[in-house]
Amino acid sequence: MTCDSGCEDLFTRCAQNPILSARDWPYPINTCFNAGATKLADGRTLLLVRVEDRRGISHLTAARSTDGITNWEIDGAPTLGPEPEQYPEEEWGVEDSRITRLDEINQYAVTYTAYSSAGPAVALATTTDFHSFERLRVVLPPDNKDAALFPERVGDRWAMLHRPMPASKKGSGDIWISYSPDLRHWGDHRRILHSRSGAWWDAGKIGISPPPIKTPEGWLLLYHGVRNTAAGCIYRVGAALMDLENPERLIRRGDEWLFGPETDYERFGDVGYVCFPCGATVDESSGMLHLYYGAADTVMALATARLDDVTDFLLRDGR
Ligand code: M1P
Repeated sequence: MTCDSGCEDLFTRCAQNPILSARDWPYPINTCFNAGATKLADGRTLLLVRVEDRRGISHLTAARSTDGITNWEIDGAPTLGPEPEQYPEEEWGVEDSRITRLDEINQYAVTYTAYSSAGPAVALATTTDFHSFERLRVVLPPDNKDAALFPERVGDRWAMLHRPMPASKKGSGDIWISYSPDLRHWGDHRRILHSRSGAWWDAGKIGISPPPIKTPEGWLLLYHGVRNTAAGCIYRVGAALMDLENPERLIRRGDEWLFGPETDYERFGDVGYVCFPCGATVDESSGMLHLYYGAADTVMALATARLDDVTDFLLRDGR
């Protein structure tokens, strides 16, 4: 099957899209989008949804569902909200979480953007239940965002992907990796994936989407790439495979995007032409990848693909 642009259409949009919107919320909000995702021990899917309130400030609210599509039970108040008196780095809100299950310490790591007059920074919190959180606060200073942990150590250290925004790069940005012995102190920073240039779909900034997914062929990185056009930005999703032992080593990167704004709910909203995944789950029995994405910075949507098809595509067509 091929999509309009001629690329192979690996992902199928969920028929119930958008799966969550402001009208589903138990309290008044503007928009809900860019959720981190994980499977809980009881089999339910949890989304930690970015909710923008009617001031423009974002917080994170948990939504839980048995099938990961319908009947979401949404917390009645912010689950992880900004607390600027105690944490001034959250003055303008908390945004765009990624959730990584860390089996070794029996915790979930939640990376998110802490936004303030100092700029967007990478913050990290841990939780066992998504009710209470231990904030490790800012682990990488501004301007930096789009951070996600690997689910296991690389060698003897934790590893995290992130996207610094150097002023000299003028609106573009690359994916970096950093390492930590204890989740608090991060170093050995290296750039591992560049934005492309010129006419490419990912010639603007790129940033990791869900946390890296372990496959037999390597770490699957799904990332968002931005194209700056005269009419504004287009956010699409592409993929790369990194070496399992050394995730700094690129095995393959796809030339074509895998997924981009096509439907009305992706093209029209507070920020149109944006598909922005922050979470994914994998159904081990079926091999299906469930990619949760914010659409047009307004609603939550879901697309699915066979995980094998994505890695096959990269091995066949990637460079
Ligand atoms: O509006 C599109 C996206 O813009 C920012 O993403 P990034 O800095 O990675 O380009 C974020 O504000 C994101 O939340 C938003 O969806």
